[in-house]
Amino acid sequence: MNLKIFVAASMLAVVVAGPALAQPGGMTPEQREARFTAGDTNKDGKLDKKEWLASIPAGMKANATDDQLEQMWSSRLDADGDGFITKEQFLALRMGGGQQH
Ligand SMILES: [Ca+2]
Repeated sequence: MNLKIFVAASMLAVVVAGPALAQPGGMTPEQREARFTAGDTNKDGKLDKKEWLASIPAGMKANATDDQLEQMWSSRLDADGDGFITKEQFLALRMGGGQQH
């Protein structure tokens, strides 16, 4: 993982974890679920890349290239490559602590 991608990953961890990142231990499951539900605009119970990208604040997107966003999506979010993440996968993401390896 190169430095740029690491930086983008760190920023996007903030996007995924949201305002609750400041809390030790990250978001509660309820907060994560609310975030997922807000992002799932077509209410099919899955978050696809388009929905995920749409949920990223513009200011945050301005700091990452499309390529970095693509890397984030495929390496961290849609890790199994099926084109979307389920709520279960989203809730299982470990991005709350800000101390990634
Ligand atoms: Ca959806």
